[in-house]
Amino acid sequence: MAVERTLIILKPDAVLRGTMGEVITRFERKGYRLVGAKLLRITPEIADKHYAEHIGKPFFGSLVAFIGMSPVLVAVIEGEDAIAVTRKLAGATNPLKAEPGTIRGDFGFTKGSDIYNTIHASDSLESAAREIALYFSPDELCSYDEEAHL
Ligand code: D4T
Repeated sequence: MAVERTLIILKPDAVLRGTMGEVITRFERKGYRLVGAKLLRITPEIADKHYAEHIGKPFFGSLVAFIGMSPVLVAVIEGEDAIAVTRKLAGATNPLKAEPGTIRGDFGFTKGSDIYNTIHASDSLESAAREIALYFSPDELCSYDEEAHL
């Protein structure tokens, strides 16, 4: 398995309810490294780029309002097979369908048709590369010395 980098976003529900640390801990326990992290607010302009594939869908307006309602934590996770494993740890998009034990199964919730699903995770090598470049310049990502890994 290759060492990969993937982008996660801890969404406003994680920030506002104070569950960011618990979510990050799950990645650390799994042996993944955080190689970049920052707080920022996803403006409608950034949301249009990040969620370009969803522009025009019925839920797009509420998605943009939700993702911009507070700052979010964007982070880059590094490790073996990180893209697929991060998606697995995140669980199904709909928190009511996500398995207990997954991040969305344990922390996510819905209000009517609005989805508060705690985390975004890149879904492919291509989207990981595109999304990491959307939020980070190369000098904001840290490489760890291999020998320093425990
Ligand atoms: P993200 O992109 O946030 O990691 O979610 P997923 O990759 O799991 O799911 P997605 O791209 O299909 O959806 C993006 C985002 O839109 C919200 N959403 C989605 C919604 O509010 N209603 C819906 O019907 C769908 C499909 C939730 C996640």
